[in-house]
Amino acid sequence: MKRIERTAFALVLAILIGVPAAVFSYQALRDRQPREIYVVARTVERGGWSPARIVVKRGQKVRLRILAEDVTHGFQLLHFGVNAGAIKTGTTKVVEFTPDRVGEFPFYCSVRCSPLHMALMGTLVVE
Ligand SMILES: [Cu+2]
Repeated sequence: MKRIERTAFALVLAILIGVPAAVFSYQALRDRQPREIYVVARTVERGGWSPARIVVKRGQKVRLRILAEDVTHGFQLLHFGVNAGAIKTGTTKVVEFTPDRVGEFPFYCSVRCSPLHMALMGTLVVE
């Protein structure tokens, strides 16, 4: 092989291996960062969870910052062993978990917050 051919071959090889490796390591790094989501809890009469539907990716760590805006609320996501306990009015609690299953999972308020407390539900969607 001529020198210029060898150089061109080495360059093509570097691009073919280097670009996918860089993309892969970027994605791996990004997936290790927790996905941070702000969630506001209000009684059903005042609008309920916001957002009421949370979409995340399987295997990516999730960090929820849950604000109990109007009265004391709770947050329970039983399928992933998450229970924030009581979140006092105006305060935020942080919970973390890594969803390992794809599907739709309900989350609830665990503190009797209003006459419609039992209806205070949301859905975690794991893709
Ligand atoms: Cu409640």
